Amino acid sequence: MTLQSGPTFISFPAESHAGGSEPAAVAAGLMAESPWVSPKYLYGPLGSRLFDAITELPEYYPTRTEKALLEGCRDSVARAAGSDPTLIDLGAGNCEKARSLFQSLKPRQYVAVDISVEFLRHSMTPLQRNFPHLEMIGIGIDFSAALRLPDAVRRDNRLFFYPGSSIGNFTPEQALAFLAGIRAQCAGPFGGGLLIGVDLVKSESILRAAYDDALGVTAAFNLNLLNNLNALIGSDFAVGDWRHHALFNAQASRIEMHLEARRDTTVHWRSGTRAFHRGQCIHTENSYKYALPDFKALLTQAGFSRIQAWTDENNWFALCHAIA
Ligand code: AVJ
Repeated sequence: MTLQSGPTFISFPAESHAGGSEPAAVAAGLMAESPWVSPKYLYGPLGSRLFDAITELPEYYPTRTEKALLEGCRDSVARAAGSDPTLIDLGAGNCEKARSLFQSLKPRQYVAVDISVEFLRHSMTPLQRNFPHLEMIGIGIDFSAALRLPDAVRRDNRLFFYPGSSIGNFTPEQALAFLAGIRAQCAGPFGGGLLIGVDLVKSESILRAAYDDALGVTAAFNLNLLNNLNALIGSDFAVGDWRHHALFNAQASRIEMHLEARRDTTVHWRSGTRAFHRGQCIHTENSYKYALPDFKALLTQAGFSRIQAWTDENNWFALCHAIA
């Protein structure tokens, strides 16, 4: 076994996948008849910390439920995944969930993918010290736009790991395309599979509390998006003029997060301006909730087979493993 000197980091330029400049895309969303901003702008040095705090909230059940499920299923997953897998962690962040799989899975290579390569540097450098023989690559890319992996990523027996129910940020149509894209990256002679976490439909009161907690951490997380926009497009959003609003859209089976104007206000940025009237909303995130049979059907439609699912006793969250 070779001793690794440290993780390798690869970063893709933002323009290569956004299909134009990011500020222009954000401004277009703000100017739309129903204004919206991509949930990726919730994250950043402060936003990522606020999200970490959300995962500790009593109301936010997904993270701790998934963690317990991971502990319970990792040996079965290791058996299903086979030997020497290439573990590809999508949205790795602090890499903690993947780390909990290392012992049973014994990956040949660990590939952490995240929108922020800086965040990966922080989490992977100490991780490499703890696992000195595991080859690690950190890739900074917005994989929601296009999942392109560099040649340094092994082809053999890829296990894509997509925890946290981030699949819920996509519409079901987008989710299907995304899952089919993952399958295309691991199907064929090399074999492979997917381990994915998904949040399930449940009572509206539990869902709403998870996205509108008593401490107001989720409100801060949502409102902080305005700080991120101010930095990105040079806008003058006054955070105090807006309020967090979360609702469950039962028809679409999704939580929606919005920022609602507390008063009439006009916002200016480098390339434009817009007046918002009191009560008007900017849509900042969708978080789709699935019935387990529907999610399994989506995996099947994307080309996956031999689906195994683990759920908690309340049926609030599911982890699914499937073969490409
Ligand atoms: C990271 C997308 C899975 O939808 O639950 C948490 C983000 N938004 N609270 C989710 C989030 C508000 C989270 N995901």
